[in-house]
Amino acid sequence: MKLYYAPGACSQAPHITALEGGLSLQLVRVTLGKSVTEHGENYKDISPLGFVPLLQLDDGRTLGECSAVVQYLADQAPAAGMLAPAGSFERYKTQEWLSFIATELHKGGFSPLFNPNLSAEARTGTLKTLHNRLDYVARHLQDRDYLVGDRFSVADAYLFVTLGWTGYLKLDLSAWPTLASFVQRIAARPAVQAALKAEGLLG
Ligand SMILES: N[C@@H](CCC(=O)N[C@@H](CS)C(=O)NCC(=O)O)C(=O)O
Repeated sequence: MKLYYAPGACSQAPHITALEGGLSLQLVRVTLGKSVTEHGENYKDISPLGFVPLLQLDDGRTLGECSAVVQYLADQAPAAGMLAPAGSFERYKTQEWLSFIATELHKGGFSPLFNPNLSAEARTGTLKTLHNRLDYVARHLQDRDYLVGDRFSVADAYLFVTLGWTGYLKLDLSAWPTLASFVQRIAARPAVQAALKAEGLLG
């Protein structure tokens, strides 16, 4: 399998998932601004919208959308327990969090803040919304280590990656000690360290 990724982007969630599951993955780095892969391919020929992540199976089929990709990978490594069995309520809870992270945090909260042309007024509104959503996640994690149940899931991988963007955006995560300690806890996992290293994000 190949994973098209960009360092520190949401594609890090499937990268972590694959490493947690012991799956073998070939990484292909994409320069997002130029939409070109490390092999010089025009990335839009591979992924028409130019988004990472994109997973390419050995038979050539592709799967996009972060939430779908992490679920597919977790199902390839069931022993790692990153996604409860199909039909279980716990699986729907994990999907609830994946959807919340993808829409409310990633696209609705963080993405606009990466836009250098965002007006000051829009930035203030987006930050207010993001703070409310982070408050909600922090309250949920107040008395638990993971988003769902008592073990690491694909939702934790995705949340970890999005919270990491506070560093790029110079937002102070220490305002949410629960979230700051979540990030530390997840960052300490060997598979997460390996993913950060492979993406060139560790010193
Ligand atoms: N709906 C997509 C969005 C993925 C996405 O926004 N990826 C970002 C990186 S985190 C990207 O590829 N941005 C490049 C661009 O917007 O051109 C998903 O959930 O996978």
